[in-house]
Amino acid sequence: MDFSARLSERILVFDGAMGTSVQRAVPDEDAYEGHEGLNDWLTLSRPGLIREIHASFLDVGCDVIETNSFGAFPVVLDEYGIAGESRRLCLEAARLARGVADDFSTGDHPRFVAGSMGPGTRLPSLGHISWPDLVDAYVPMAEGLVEGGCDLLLIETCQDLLQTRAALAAARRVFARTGRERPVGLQITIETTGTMLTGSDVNAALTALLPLRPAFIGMNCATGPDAMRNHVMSMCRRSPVPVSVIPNAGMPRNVDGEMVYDLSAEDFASRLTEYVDDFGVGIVGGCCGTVPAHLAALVEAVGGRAAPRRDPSPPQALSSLYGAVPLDQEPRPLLIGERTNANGSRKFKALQAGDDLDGMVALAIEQQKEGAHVLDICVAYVGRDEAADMDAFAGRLNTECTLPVMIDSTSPEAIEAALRRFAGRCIVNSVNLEDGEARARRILSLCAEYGAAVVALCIDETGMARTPERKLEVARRLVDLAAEYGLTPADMLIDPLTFTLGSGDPDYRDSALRTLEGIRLVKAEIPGARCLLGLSNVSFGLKPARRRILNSVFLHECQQAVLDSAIVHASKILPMNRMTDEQRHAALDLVHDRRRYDDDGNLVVAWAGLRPVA
Ligand code: THG
Repeated sequence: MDFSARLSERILVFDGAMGTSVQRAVPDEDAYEGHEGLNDWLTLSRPGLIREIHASFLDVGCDVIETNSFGAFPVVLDEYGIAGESRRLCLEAARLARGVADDFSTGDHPRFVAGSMGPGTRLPSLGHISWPDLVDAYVPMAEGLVEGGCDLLLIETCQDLLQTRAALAAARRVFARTGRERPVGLQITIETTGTMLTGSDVNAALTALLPLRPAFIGMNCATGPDAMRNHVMSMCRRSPVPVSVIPNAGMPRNVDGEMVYDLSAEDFASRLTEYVDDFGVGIVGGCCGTVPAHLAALVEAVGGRAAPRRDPSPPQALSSLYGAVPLDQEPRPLLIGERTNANGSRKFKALQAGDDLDGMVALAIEQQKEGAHVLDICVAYVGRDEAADMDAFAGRLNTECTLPVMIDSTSPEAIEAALRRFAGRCIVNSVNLEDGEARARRILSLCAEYGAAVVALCIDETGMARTPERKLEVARRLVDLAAEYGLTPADMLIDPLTFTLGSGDPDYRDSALRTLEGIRLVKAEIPGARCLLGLSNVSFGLKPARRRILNSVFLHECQQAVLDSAIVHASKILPMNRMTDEQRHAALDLVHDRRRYDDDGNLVVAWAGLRPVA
């Protein structure tokens, strides 16, 4: 029986601590063979000790043991001058655990091996290591663990969502190369502060990680079970995949330079049992300080039980490194700041031209203060390297701004550069079918790989869709195309397109009306899909004061059509009662393509020169 099948049927009990069990055994000085403190080395030098630790947990009935490989990858091994040993250490750790698990496995009680992948010592969000270097570092680890016979991989004690995603990317690269796919669990570590080390709260983590489709999600280390209570509850409410909880044996206390864990086996087991009963946790186990007695009590309490049932509501959100922002805002729409755009703001463009990253970040933060929920970022600038500019800007924004971002680019290279920098869940703006499917496919596959949402523009080979029916037709094609990459309508914002009413072109006089109808039609016909508009496009060509009026009135009309999201200059939006009736009516006439006549039958041209005389 394979791990995933067993997980869908039963609560599974993972093993207890490897690290503190090794310390407790006090290996002799020679055991480390010069790699002082590197427990992963003991797989080679003291395999008997590691085997005994594995057996001690299987003896008390644990379902899963974790390989002794937590730090066995180049990021950590480099500090010992043995970066090249990663694959061998992981291969041997997996083989050793496999052997012990097979010795204990029976038809009634299969035992599994989880390949342990720790966070290492360099975090990408903090600029310690680049995405490609971190992925490359995890590759030999995943290779060794898979080849050595692990049933699953466990990316655990995660401290940075970017690091988590990089480890998963490496694992998936190895699965693709070897044709040996394994389930992967993701476990974050929530510090006593209530967030991950790099500042992510549980919602931010769930929003970023669930779209990556792990086999299960959970948390381990840092604290005892008590401090995890609220986080466990949030995870169980939201996660469609099983939730794992693997705490320490209580909050660690430092006593004369040594970590002491006080929670008794009974208290440890009863707390976790409560989480199983109350919240529907599906995997339990022990981290630092847990010994076989803790696990024996846990197996006694929940071992072999049927998998719990839950009725989760997964997050429909974007996130930054720090927090999640729901796609459905109350009131609508989700406001996406338009000014961090080289094509949309002269100020931003000048800052970019001067390589003034501080200024660019300041403009981002200014928009946050103006009320934006998300930032549209675009650094496409003729004559500059867009991917390089995106890399630099995104690296700064990731930690310096608490809002999620919309990556506004047509370049797959620039989009990927951004996705490698943002720890949270981004939205990619955009895909379309202007030159067929090839580019759209490439961008959709990036969205799926990095767990991003995506904007779909209603443009196909024949151009921008003008009628509501054509908008729907193109939207449907893009929804179907995205489905091939595992993306659902809930992962998409459909942009029915806004044309300017300010050109005076008679062909476009009804375009705002068509856009409003398009929003209604798309939302009615594609269940779960949301709509987005680049609001300010509607007023291109008009004077600033009128743009402000028209943008605000059009936004108000869009809200009646239940628009979900708009790219806007948030501080320039006026409430309806902050303009004159004359202004409002003039704008409404434009939006609704209405002609008004005075008592003498003359056409009222409120904004002179704008309307062609009919
Ligand atoms: N749909 C999607 N994405 C988009 C658009 C869209 N991205 C770009 C654009 N349209 C939305 N963003 C802007 C940003 C700025 C302006 C208009 C749309 C704008 N800027 C002033 C101008 O050009 O006159 C800037 C003035 C200044 O320099 O500050 O109007 O439709 N998916």
